[in-house]
Amino acid sequence: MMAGTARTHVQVLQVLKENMGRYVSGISLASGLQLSRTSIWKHIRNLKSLGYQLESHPKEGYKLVAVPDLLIAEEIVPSLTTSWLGHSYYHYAQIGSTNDQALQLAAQGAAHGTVVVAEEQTQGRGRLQRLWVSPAGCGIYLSMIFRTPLPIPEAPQPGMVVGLTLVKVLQEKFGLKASIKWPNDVLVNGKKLAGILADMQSDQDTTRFLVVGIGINANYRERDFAEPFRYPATALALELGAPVSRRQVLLDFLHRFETEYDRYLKYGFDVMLPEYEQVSAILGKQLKIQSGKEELSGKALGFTREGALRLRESDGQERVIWVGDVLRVEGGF
Ligand code: BT5
Repeated sequence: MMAGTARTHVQVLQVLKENMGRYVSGISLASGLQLSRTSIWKHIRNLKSLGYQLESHPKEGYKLVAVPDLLIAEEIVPSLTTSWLGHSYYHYAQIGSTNDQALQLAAQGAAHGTVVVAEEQTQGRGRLQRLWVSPAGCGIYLSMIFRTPLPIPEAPQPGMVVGLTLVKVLQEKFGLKASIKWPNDVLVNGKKLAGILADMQSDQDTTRFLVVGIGINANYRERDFAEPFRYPATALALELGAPVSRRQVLLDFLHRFETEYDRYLKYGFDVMLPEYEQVSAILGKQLKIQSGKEELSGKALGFTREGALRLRESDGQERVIWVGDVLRVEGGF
């Protein structure tokens, strides 16, 4: 949330950024923003503690030298051109899980389009209480709150729109060939770059609110994936050979997501299903699936508009699978 002090914080930062690499005197900052010199000094101290590299000179004033790649409100909110997404913005240096926090905020009445972001998660969650490895500053750990009432069977759709959005951002902004492994893993070169987790609260047969979380592996190094994962993992920095600006990735994602979500609301998921199928990593392939305790094999025929997988089993029967994990794909992803 952009409270009063956060707003003046942004204003101080704005002036320093406009004069990046040049000294701005404390007096001109104070008089320009109608703040006391003590208050300017406090803002400077605060910015330094956040990681902004600032030089102070007793006569010359303050000089901004470097901006950290943080997802703090000061760096994100002023650059948002969205109409409903991210204007209610919560940032945490460290948190258990952004999905858990967003669920709590939603229960307390947080608005549609609220965004929750953390630099680090200590209890990042995957599906089925699996762990999402979330070291500080490496990924984008993001959860969004939606208050669109949906019939329960359609609740997976926003999560699919999230996956589709990331694929488009990866293709268009980075030239990466990305795909989706049902239900919602975003893959690049056959390796998992992002995972999506949806949680909801419902009233009888309609959703009251939905929290969709996404973990995007941005600047992970190989050693951050030391754990034995279910699938090989990758990150933007590893695919591109250089670190990326997490701030820019988050902004690109949020802008594109709002457009896609508005399109979803206007035309329904039916217009997006062919797009989802087009970027599917499994469509038409022979698969092995784990669904609950059952292991199934068959060919992926397509997906239902609710996001379930249509599988043709070896006996020729078509089966619709609502929840599951792809264990293997013939010929790889
Ligand atoms: C997912 O679950 O892929 C959903 C991940 C959602 C994470 C986001 S981060 C922001 C928000 N807040 C949260 O607490 N969660 C969401 P699933 O399909 O169950 O995959 C989990 C499995 O992926 C784990 O069991 C590991 O094998 C593997 N894994 C864990 N961390 C990973 C990482 N950073 N990159 C790639 N694979 C990972």
